[in-house]
Amino acid sequence: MELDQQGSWRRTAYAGEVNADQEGSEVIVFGWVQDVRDLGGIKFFVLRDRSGSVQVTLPRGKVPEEVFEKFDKLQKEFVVGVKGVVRRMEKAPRGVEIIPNELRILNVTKHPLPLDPTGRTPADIDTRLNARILDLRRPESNAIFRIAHVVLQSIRAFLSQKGFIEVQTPKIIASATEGGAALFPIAYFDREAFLAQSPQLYKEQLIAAFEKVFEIGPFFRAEESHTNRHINEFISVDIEEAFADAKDVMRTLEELVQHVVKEVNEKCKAELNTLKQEIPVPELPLMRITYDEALEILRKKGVEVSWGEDIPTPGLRALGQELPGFYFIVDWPTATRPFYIKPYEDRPHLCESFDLMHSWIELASGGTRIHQREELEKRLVEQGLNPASFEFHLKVFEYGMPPHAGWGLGLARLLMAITGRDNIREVVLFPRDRFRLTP
Ligand code: AMO
Repeated sequence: MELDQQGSWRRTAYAGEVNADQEGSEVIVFGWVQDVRDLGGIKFFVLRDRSGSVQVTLPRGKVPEEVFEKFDKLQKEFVVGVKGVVRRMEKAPRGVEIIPNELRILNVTKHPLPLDPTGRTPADIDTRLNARILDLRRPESNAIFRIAHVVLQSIRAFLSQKGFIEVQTPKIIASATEGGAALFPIAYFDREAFLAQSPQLYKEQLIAAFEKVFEIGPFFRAEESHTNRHINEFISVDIEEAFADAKDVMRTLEELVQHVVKEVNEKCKAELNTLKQEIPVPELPLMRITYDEALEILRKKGVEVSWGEDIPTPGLRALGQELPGFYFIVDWPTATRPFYIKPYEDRPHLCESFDLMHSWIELASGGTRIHQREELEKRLVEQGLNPASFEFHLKVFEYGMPPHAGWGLGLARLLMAITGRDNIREVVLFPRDRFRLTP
């Protein structure tokens, strides 16, 4: 089919914003054909753009013949431009329609399409992810990523206002930070290197120069487990702060979460509505339970976790039944945590660490760090790691390393909580998991 050019046409109105008060005015709208209806005497189509949709109606005798001819070629998701006049029309959605004087077909689609972007024909998550761009035209999927945008903006604003500066750490690294098993090796010229699992070592080093830093960036973990809350590439929001301990950065974290939820409630009413989701602003301080208390709650519910183990998924689920909102689990056994977390001086089997939870899902973890080289070396050896591979990092601890603390927050996990989705793939544009490398 011969296509039209956009040429000098520029949008003068968004489809979702065209309203009956504009009756009689001429507008240019661009977008996608959502629906085409030919009821004999009357033909119309629904044009959708990023703002919503509007009906374009072709009453016979009132629109030029070329427009009629072009209408007959329209199929779903064609890209079109319309120049026309706004008319009040009770029977049309939102009480308004556009009567076109000119219709430009800017691109066509290949049918059958793998997915119905109106969402009227439900599709499973794999079909949706395979045709992600069509899926992102669905109101629900679209709403999630508009919320994600507001979440990111409000995180940046909050942390900047608190005096943190945004940094970027390398994603190609020489040694593990969170344990060796989940590393992705890559060929780095004639050497082996790895994709970063977290900015941990670099963010700690950077506070010895900047004191307060944050990073929002992609990190990579070769976790084999195929679950609804793990992906192999995820965005982590990390902070690190000098002259602070776990308690200080927990306050920053809960205030951040409260701020983000407030902003989303204020700025994303329509999106939350589309998702049929309500997310109450959490009251501070959030509840803090110790690891021991968590095990006690579980024991009462008939779930046994032996002391010193990470809480397994069924345990987390049981905990989530008791604690449906945001809360912290603090004081974890030292053995369950990475080498850089500081054990308590008076009870070294426990460490100054925490997880931020939402129901049964872990959103963030963090803690006070070890800031003395010898102690850090000792912990590396205890965890079966080789201090020699960390020399570049350990050296920095000889340059004047202040006491410090920080956390890492999984952006997608936070989005799951805010948007009420139970599969992480819903809130990641192009998720990477064990089986998915495209699109
Ligand atoms: P941790 O390993 O707990 O801590 O990771 C921090 C947070 O990152 C998110 N996350 C993931 N999200 C999706 N898929 C994954 N595979 C995945 N792995 C982690 C989670 C998790 O809570 N360096 C420490 C943080 C710190 O102490 O500052 C760390 O990486 O939401």
